[in-house]
Amino acid sequence: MMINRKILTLDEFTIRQLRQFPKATGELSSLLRDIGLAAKRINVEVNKAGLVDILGDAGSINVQGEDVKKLDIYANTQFTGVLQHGISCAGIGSEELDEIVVFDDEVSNNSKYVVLFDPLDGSSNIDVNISIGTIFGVYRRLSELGKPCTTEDFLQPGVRQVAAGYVVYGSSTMLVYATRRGVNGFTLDPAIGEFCLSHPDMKCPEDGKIYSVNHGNFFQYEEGVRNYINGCQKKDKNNGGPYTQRYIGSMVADVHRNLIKGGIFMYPGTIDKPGGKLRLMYECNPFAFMIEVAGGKATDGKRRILDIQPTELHQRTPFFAGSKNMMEEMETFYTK
Ligand code: AHM
Repeated sequence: MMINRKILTLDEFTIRQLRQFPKATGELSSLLRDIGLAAKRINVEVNKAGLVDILGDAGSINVQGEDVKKLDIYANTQFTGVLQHGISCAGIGSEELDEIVVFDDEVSNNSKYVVLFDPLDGSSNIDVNISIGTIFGVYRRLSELGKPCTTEDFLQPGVRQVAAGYVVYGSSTMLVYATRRGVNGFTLDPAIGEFCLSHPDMKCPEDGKIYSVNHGNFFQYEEGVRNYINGCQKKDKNNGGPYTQRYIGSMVADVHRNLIKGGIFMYPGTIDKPGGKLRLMYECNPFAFMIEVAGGKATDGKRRILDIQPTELHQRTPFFAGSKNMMEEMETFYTK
């Protein structure tokens, strides 16, 4: 039988990357394997969400004041569980939990990473069969090895991420992750239950034709944003507009599409919520890291997202990210 050795699994790929660093301990590869395992388990439940009593609200409200869906809880438990049982993670911060979870056992206290994640982003779309996702960012801890990790390990600016990624549970399930060396995408082959390298060395096109924003909030946005959106709808000899508007309302799916096809994703602040809706630590930092490594840009409209020093775990920020030239065009509207 012919075996196609051109297809690398997630494990094979991370081990090959590791071999390029003789001093590497393998902890990051092990962490990514743990995340892949949690993603596969969540994928199984997402795929049968319409069939079993796992669909729908769990009846509680999360720390952001939003309804918690049952799958959110399941995904949170899976992620926390694999990271706690693994050998690479000293503690986690989750969008679903008020406080960080310090694992505080001998193995975990000697682990060098902490992970921040949104276990199931876009969960209001679960019951209508629209793509949802998981987002994660990995940081090297600052506290002393051998001791429990601390809040300080989590409140680091996004620029200090060692790796970041997302899983999109869509028409196929994909895990995409970035280190400083590049962004790579893996598609789940359900026949063998492995993530296989399908999108090597992903680059965000410098130009794009897609803008993604919640138009319902248009009159809530500040003037610069409104002017930019109006500009997107006009034919312009410089940008070749009008652009196409695409907004799923599921950040992982919206940014994934724009990363591949080129485009700009925006969740600006509004009159009622000047800080916007999206969470800096769980959603914006991981995507900002991936988009920058892929050649794009990510800001809060004025500042680079990755430079923001977080002051609290659940803080929100306006978010603009995508193709470099579209981002630069958008920025001119802010400075006008
Ligand atoms: P969630 O964590 O409750 O699912 O909210 C996050 C989602 C993002 O995936 C998406 O970009 C955004 O909320 C959509 O919000 P809106 O409906 O206000 O446009």
